Amino acid sequence: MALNPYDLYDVRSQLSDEERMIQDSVARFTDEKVLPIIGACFDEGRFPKELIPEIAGLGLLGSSLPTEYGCAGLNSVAYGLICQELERGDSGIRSFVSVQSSLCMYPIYAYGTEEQRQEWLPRMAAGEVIGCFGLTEPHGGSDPANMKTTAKRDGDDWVINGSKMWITNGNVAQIAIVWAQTEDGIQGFIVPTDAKGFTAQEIKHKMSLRASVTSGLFFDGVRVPDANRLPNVKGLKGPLGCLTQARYGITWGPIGAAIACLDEAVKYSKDRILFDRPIAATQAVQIKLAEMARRITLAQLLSLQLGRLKDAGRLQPTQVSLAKWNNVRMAIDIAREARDVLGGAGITTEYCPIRHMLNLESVITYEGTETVHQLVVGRELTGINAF
Ligand code: TGC
Ligand code: FAD
Repeated sequence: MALNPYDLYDVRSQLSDEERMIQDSVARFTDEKVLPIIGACFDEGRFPKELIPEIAGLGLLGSSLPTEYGCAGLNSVAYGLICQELERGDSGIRSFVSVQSSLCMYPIYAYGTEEQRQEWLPRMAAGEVIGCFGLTEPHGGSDPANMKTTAKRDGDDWVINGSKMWITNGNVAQIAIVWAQTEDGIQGFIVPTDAKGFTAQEIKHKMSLRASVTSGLFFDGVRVPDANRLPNVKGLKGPLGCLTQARYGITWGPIGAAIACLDEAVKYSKDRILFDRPIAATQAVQIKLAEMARRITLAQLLSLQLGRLKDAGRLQPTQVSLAKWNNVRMAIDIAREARDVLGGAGITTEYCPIRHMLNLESVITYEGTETVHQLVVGRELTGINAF
């Protein structure tokens, strides 16, 4: 029997029926709704907001959270497959779902009160309230401990001053999860984006994640009640705990981008006739394609095992760092190689590789740069902190 070229080790056979069904339904959404418009969205620098109701309708927002909050209550492998199929379309669509699910709904669920969960999670699962996550500041995102945004207690309120940079969904969000320095260490706040003193400014001239909104956030004496503070965590482990959730999903997403690029390269190389034969018949091109398939296969096995560890409650942040580093590096290398196989045609957004290649420049930077994740693994091996 012929092997599936995009799943050479039949990883799909390791999935449950439910996981397979979820993968198929998100794959259908990507094929029917994302792929027909995403090249144009990227060219125009437009996030396709019109897809939000269907993304919500498929249960993709906060999909791992319990059903009592209007969420789908899926396991971590299913969440990973969702990220993979969405990013086969575009990293920007996966980013939207990552931020809403792992960076906004997760902290409300994990660190919030029951009232906060009831107030926000069902509407966020339905896509009626969109969130953004403000951790990074303009002076350097890799070192969030050096946070300059402050929240000061004033009676029953908190007053927030400072700024955040590179914030996905900043200009489409109704609430921001904002991390700020307090007398008691770093704490998280739910900040409505219509609060007085809050401004979001969209970042223009991006050559990457063009189908996603990225913003600077500014806080000028923004006042929120104590009821908007996430009371169940203090310190950097609050935001870092959210990042572990999002980074886990990001290990899966780039597998989808890489599969899209391999698919494009295989098809193009079979059609492109040079020197009287398709370039797919040359050894050089076959080695390139085989190399792509090899690296995709390794990444698939890595993420599936990571997901099984997560579902068993045994996942460690260092394991997530290794997989984020490996899988994003795998995808960006494949996107560049696929672009090369397409020759001049590869530089246009008529074909997907250059779009994925440019998007992955953000993916390799956000949620911890490649260097940050390498140093996390190095620290695990040596016991020495090299940051
Ligand atoms: P350290 O000071 O040692 O630790 C502080 C506390 O946090 C705990 N911790 C973690 N908890 C959960 N998950 C993790 N990954 C954790 N890492 C550390 C740690 O146990 C400690 O707890 P406690 O109880 O002892 O207080 O911090 P560190 O030395 O481990 O951190 C250094 C470093 C460089 C790894 C960290 O600062 C870091 O990860 N920097 C990168 C920042 C980053 O990734 N920013 C991302 C911003 S959000 C974003 O990019 C969204 S893009 C979204 C999209 O569009 O998809
Ligand atoms: P810096 O931290 O200034 O790093 C600059 C360089 O220094 C990098 O190459 C880095 O690897 C290197 N470096 C850092 N430390 C060391 C070291 N110890 N040794 C050697 N080299 C080192 N943030 C949010 O909070 N919310 C979001 O929604 C969000 N969305 C984003 C969307 C996009 C499109 C992008 C591009 C970024 C987003 N970010 C978001 C920010 C992202 O997390 C940061 O860009 C990232 O953490 C890196 O921070 P920085 O850009 O300030 O780079």
